[in-house]
Amino acid sequence: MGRIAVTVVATLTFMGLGAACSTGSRGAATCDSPTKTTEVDIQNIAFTASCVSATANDTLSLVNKDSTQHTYTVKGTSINVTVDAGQTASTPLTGIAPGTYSVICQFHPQLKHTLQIT
Ligand SMILES: [Cu+2]
Repeated sequence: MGRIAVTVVATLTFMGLGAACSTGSRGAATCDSPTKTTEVDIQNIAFTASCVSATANDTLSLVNKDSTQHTYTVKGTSINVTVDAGQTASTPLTGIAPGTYSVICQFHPQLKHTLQIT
């Protein structure tokens, strides 16, 4: 019946942690190594990958693996796609200028990622 007292001394140090993201011209985080893909999964209120690289000739597949509705809303563009729970939607990137864009879900502000158009 012994108890082990664990004392955790949390010492936060930020030294040595390089900045993983910087801010691009459109206010979106840029990524050092974006994932080149045309499929974006949404699961557990998170986008995979966190940074996607695609071209304006691509069509993104948006796979919602959650049991709630999400949107794929690319700030600064007309892309605003609703993806129902458990469904897949697609959106062409036609006409999107090369750049770095911030993507959010209108219903879940914490659900966001970065889209790079090359
Ligand atoms: Cu959502």
